[in-house]
Amino acid sequence: MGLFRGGLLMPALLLYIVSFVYGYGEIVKRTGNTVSFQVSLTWEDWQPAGIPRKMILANSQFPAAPLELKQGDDVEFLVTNNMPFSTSVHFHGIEQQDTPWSDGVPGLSQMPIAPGDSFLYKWRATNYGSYFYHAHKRGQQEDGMYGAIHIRPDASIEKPFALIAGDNADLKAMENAESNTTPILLSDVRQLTSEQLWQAEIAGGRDAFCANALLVNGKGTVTCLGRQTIDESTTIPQRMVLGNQSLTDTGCLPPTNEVAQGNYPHNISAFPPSVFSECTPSYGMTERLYPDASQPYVSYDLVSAAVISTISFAIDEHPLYVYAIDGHYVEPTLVDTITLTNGARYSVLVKLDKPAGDYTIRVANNGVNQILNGSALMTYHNGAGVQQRPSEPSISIVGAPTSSQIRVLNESTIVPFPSQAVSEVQVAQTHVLRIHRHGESYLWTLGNSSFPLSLEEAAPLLFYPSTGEKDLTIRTNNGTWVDLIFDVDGDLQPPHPIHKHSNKFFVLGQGDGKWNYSSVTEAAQIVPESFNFETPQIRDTFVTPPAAAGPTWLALRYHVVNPGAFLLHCHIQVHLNGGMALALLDGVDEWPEVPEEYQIS
Ligand SMILES: *[C@@H]1O[C@H](CO)[C@@H](O)[C@H](O)[C@H]1NC(C)=O
Ligand SMILES: *[C@@H]1O[C@H](CO)[C@@H](O)[C@H](O)[C@H]1NC(C)=O
Ligand SMILES: *[C@@H]1O[C@H](CO)[C@@H](O)[C@H](O)[C@H]1NC(C)=O
Ligand SMILES: *[C@@H]1O[C@H](CO)[C@@H](O)[C@H](O)[C@H]1NC(C)=O
Ligand SMILES: *[C@@H]1O[C@H](CO)[C@@H](O)[C@H](O)[C@H]1NC(C)=O
Ligand SMILES: *[C@@H]1O[C@H](CO)[C@@H](O)[C@H](O)[C@H]1NC(C)=O
Ligand SMILES: *[C@@H]1O[C@H](CO)[C@@H](O)[C@H](O)[C@H]1NC(C)=O
Ligand SMILES: [Cu+2]
Repeated sequence: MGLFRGGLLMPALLLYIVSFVYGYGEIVKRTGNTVSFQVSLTWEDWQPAGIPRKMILANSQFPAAPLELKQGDDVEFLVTNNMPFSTSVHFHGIEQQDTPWSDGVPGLSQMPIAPGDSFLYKWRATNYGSYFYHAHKRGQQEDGMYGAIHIRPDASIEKPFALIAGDNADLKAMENAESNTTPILLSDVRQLTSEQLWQAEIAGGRDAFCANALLVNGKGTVTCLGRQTIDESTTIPQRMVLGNQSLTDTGCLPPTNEVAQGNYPHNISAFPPSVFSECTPSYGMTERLYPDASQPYVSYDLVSAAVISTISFAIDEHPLYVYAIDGHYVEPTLVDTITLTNGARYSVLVKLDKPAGDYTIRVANNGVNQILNGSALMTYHNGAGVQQRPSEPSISIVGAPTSSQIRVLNESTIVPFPSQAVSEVQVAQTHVLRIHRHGESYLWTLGNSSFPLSLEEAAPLLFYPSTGEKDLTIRTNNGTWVDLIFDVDGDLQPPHPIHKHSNKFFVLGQGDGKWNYSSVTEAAQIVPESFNFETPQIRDTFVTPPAAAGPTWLALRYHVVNPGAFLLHCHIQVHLNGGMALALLDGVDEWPEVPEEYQIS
């Protein structure tokens, strides 16, 4: 109690009371297992990271409120579009088992929601874990329409916490922390709106791969690092791409760099300030997390809602026990830092065993595209004295470990809990999907062709499956197994976070070099060390290996169990706008009948 009277914690407590806390929010209405939410979307002036611009607000909030559910709940999510343009909402990672009309993809599962109209999404929370929801029309995720989702596991689901050494009291504490888990929504924001950015890409002929600030639960600041810091921090991979050039004053690879942009027509003067250069500092709020100091652990759901940045995350002096990824438990791994690709989620336990005080939470873009950093604070008091010194960083402003002692999460070592072997299945189809630029620096293929944005306005494939163009669709039969190979060509390409709608997939393998095999079976005979069929990761978002020194490939496998039209795409928003997408017409032999209330005229 002494501390409460002393000046130290007072400012913190006041802040806690006056600032909006991004916690799992209020249920609008619960009737038995049915949970109803009502969300009004508006287009308003806002200042993310202190940047004045228009954003999409959900019930006047940014980020959109988190949804707290329990496994088995029936969700009713009513969206009213009070914006001057059409929209839709997708529930990222939610499998939409038997409800393909609620997947929120215009041109696939619904018509866009016109200004003034409403749409009622109805789906069952079949799986547990960490997810999020976001706008899925054009680049609207860039305009801030996103919020966290947490689904509490059913009592029948076995938890992996016993694999973290500890006694019964410890186990109880971990389970308790999990049931009170807090979302940490990591994202990025630009000065331009999504439409301004897209028009700039078209006029300038370049892939706009930089942002202006990183946000933690919607809060952040634009730091202009300055020439000296930027030059001193430029990484070796960045130098290799830059040649004799330098990063811009926003830390971005210059738009004239043809290694990163390819050799395509361009007009750099068509880019407004901030897209590639001309840093303008601004000051926004800093997110502060106040874990309950009376508990031994706190649990955080790290969610990447970033549209371009690959975000490394660390809390000074606090290791992270990773216990779930993309809404599926894993054998817990103790690390100091995690890198989140766009759309990925990592659930972590943090031991609250350090002296009372403020610990900096650091976020940093880890990609070659840009140097961009941000921060937040975790503050607690556990009765063990007050920490006065600045806390020790685990990662630098480029997301690199600060010493050899720092443990970086290694994706290849992750084992799902429980895991599932997929070595014995009979694979019905193998698709090799080529990822490369398509005639312009900002246009892309996933397969033979580029998926045009105009198809968002077309008759949805769920209603008219026969209209799907051959090169933009894959047709599968229900109950079959499908292998998807992503064949990344040799030009410099970032890791592409591939996201599959509907059910999760298994990550079979990846490698350097050209995919020149007829099937996964053949490849596994030639390069067995590149595959894992016994304990493959179970994900809904996973990156292709970066292509820096030649082509690379990624092999995924999934089971067709949910007939419907589902998108497969890169979760970098400008790449999705640029056509890196494909429609999966899953279970065409068992195509669902769309309920009366979802019929379109
Ligand atoms: C930088 O390199 C390019 C291509 O290698 C060359 O054309 C240009 O003259 C160089 N510029 C300077 C300032 O060295
Ligand atoms: C390049 O962009 C500038 C600014 O928008 C414009 O004035 C100019 O006409 C463009 N040049 C070409 C060749 O299109
Ligand atoms: C980014 O890093 C610099 C250098 O450490 C720091 O001064 C600045 O506050 C950081 N920016 C943010 C938004 O945290
Ligand atoms: C990650 O783990 C794999 C498998 O154990 C290992 O081969 C690889 O060297 C590790 N990578 C790093 C960067 O430590
Ligand atoms: C791409 O074209 C090849 C050759 O015509 C075809 O076999 C394959 O199915 C096509 N892939 C897609 C995804 O359309
Ligand atoms: C689709 O296949 C899955 C797995 O075999 C099965 O459980 C499901 O009932 C099938 N759905 C339909 C509509 O036939
Ligand atoms: C695949 O390509 C590599 C290198 O280009 C070559 O060495 C190898 O023999 C090829 N494998 C097959 C099965 O064609
Ligand atoms: Cu991409």
